[in-house]
Amino acid sequence: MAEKKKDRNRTIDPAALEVLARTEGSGIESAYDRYLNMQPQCQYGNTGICCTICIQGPCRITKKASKGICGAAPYTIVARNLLRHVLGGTACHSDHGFHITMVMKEIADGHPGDYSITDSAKLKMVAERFGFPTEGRPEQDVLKDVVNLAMEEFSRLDKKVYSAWLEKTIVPERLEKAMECNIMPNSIHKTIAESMAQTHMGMDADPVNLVFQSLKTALCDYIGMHIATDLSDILFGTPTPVVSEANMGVLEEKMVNIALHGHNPILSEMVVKAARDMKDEAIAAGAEGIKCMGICCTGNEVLMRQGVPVLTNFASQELAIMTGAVDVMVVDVQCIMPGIQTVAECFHTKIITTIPNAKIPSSYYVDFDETRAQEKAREIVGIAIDAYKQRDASKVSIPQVKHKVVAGFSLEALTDILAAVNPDNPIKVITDAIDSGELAGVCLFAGCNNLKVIHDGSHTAIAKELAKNNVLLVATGCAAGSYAKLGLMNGDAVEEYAGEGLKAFINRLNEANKDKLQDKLPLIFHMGSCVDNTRAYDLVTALAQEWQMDTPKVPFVASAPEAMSEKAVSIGSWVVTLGMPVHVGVMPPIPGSPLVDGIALQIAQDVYGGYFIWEEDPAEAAKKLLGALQERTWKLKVHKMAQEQYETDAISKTW
Ligand code: BF8
Ligand code: SF4
Repeated sequence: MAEKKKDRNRTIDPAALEVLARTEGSGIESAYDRYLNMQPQCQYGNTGICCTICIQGPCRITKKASKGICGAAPYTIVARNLLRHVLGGTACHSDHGFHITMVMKEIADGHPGDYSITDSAKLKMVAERFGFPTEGRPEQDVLKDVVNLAMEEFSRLDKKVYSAWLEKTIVPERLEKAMECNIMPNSIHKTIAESMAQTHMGMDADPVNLVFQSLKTALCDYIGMHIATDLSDILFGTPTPVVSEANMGVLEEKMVNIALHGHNPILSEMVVKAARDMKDEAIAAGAEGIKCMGICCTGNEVLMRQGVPVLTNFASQELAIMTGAVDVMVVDVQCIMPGIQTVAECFHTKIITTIPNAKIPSSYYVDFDETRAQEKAREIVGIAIDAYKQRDASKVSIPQVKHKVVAGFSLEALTDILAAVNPDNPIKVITDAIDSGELAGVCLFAGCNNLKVIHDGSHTAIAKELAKNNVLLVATGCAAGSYAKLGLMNGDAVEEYAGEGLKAFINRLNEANKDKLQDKLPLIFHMGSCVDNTRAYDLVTALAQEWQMDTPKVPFVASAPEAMSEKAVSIGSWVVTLGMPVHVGVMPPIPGSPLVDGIALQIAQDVYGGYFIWEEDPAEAAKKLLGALQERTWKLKVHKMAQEQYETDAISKTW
C-alpha cells in the first residue's frame, strides 16, 4: 500500500491515465497530485479520534491523553463525528429534494415558468401512495396535495406525527422496527436541528444514543432522497431505457462542449434544452453544433432521462478540463472540486457556478433563477459558444476512449422489462430466479471515487467477480459512472463477464423484450444518481413483499467500493437500518472506538439485520459480499422448506 501511494497514476481508467501521462510535469495540478502531497495523512483523523467540536480542541486521543479536555472519551468523539458526517449527507440530499419541491410548488400554485409536469402517471402513483384522490381531479390539485405533503416532510414539528414518505415506502416490519427503536423521524429539518444540538460540546456523550440518532438522521436522508427522485420523475419523466456513450472520447473537437456537473436536474435539464435550441448560434460561431455531457450525478440524471453522454466521474473531473476541449463546465451543487477553477485557468474553459450556496472564487456566476430558467440556461450556453471561439487548438487532446452505455433503468422501467416474461407478477421473475439458484442475489453498487484506493479499480474488480458468480447488478452515482466509462453497461459485457445463470437470466429478458428494446440489456443496470438509491431500495421492498418477509431476509447487498462523501455515510447508514449488509471499500473514521466499530459491524445486525463490512481489498470484498448473499439465500431456502413441510403461512419474522 505504501508503494502504491507514491504513484500519481491512481486510476485504471485509460482516458484518465492518458491525461495524467500527458500533463506529468506540466505544473497543472489535479487531485491525483494533491493526494500525494497530502501523504502521510493524519492517523488521528483517519481513525476518528480527533475532536474539533469546540475551540478548546483539537483534542486527539493518545496514550498520554486518553480523553478530550472536556473529558469526552474516544467513543463519544467517534460517535459524535459519525453523526456529524451523517448530518452533512442528509442536509445535502434533503436540500436537493427541497429545491425540487419548491419548483413543484410554483407549478402547483400556477406559476410554472419554463417547467411543467412531464409524467402524469408518476404523479398519480405518488398521490395514490398517500391516499390522495386522483380520479376526475385537475392535475394541478393533485400536485398541490403531493407538494404540501412534501413540504410537511421537511417542516413538521408535531412529535406525534411521523414521516409519511418513509412509512408508505417500506415494509410494515421495518416501520415497526424504527418505532420500536425510537428512530422514526417526524420531519427532516426538525431531525437535523435535533442532531446538530445533540453534537454540540457538552451535549450527548452516550455513544449508543449518538449512533441511534445517526440512524434516525440517516432515515431523513432516505426521505429527502425519495422526495427528490419522485418529484424529479414527475417533473422531467421517469427514466426508460436509453442508449448513449461514456468516457472522455465523447468530447468532440468540432462541437461546443458543455460539461454538466453537480446533482440537481432542475438546472441541467434546462441547459440540455437550451443547447438543443441554440445549435444555429453555435454554427454561426464556427462549430458544428453543441454537445452536452455529464459529470457526477447531474450527469446521471440527464443520461437517464435524455441520453446525454457521460464525460467522467468524480475523481477525474479536473482531468476532463485538461483535454483542452471543454468550453464550459457548469455546476450546481455537491461534489464539485474547487480545484476545477485553477485547472480551467490554464485553458480557455469557463467554470460557471449557479447556486447561491455553492460558489467558487474567480468562477463565472450565473444566478440560476428558476422563474427565468430558460433565459438563464441560454445565458450559460451563450457563454459556452463564446468560449469555443477562444479555444486553443494546440492545447486540445481528447483521449479516444468511449464505450456504449445502455442506461435508464428506473424501477418502473425494470418492472416493464420483467413484465414481458411475467405480465401478472413481474417481480416474481427475479424472486423465481433467486429461488431456483439461477441468480445468487442482487447487489447495488453505489458511491463515489476516493483516491485512497485506485480510481475505478475497486468498483470494477468487485463487480466482475460478482457477475461471474451470477449476482444481478444494479448501480447508481459514481459507481455507475465507473461502469459506464469502462464498458460494463452494455450487452457485450454480459457475454464477457456474466456467469451462466446471470447470462441466461439477462438473455431471457432480452428475448422477451426484443421488439421493444433499442439495444441488448447491460451487465450492470444503471438506476440513476445517488438520490436514486431509493429506486434500488424500492426494489428491495418489492422483493420483500413478493416473498412476504422483512427485508433482512432478502438476498440483497450493497457496496460502496470507493466511498468518499458524507452523503455516502448517510446512505450507507439508512441502507443498514433498513436491513441490508453494506460493504464499504475505504475505511471510515470509526476504528478509534472499538465500541462504535462493533456496533457498526455486529450489533447493527442483531438489531436491524443490516450491518457494515469494511474491506479495502476488492477480492476479499467480493468474497464477503457473496458470503452475505449465500447466507441469505440459504436461510430463505430453509424457511421455505419449513413453510411447505409444516404448512405455516408467512416466513418467520426473525432473521
Ligand atoms: O451524489 S457518488 S462523488 S457525485 S457523493 Fe458525489 Fe459520491 Fe459521486 Fe453523486 Ni454521490
Ligand atoms: Fe476537546 Fe471536548 Fe472540545 Fe471536543 S468538545 S474539542 S473533546 S474539549
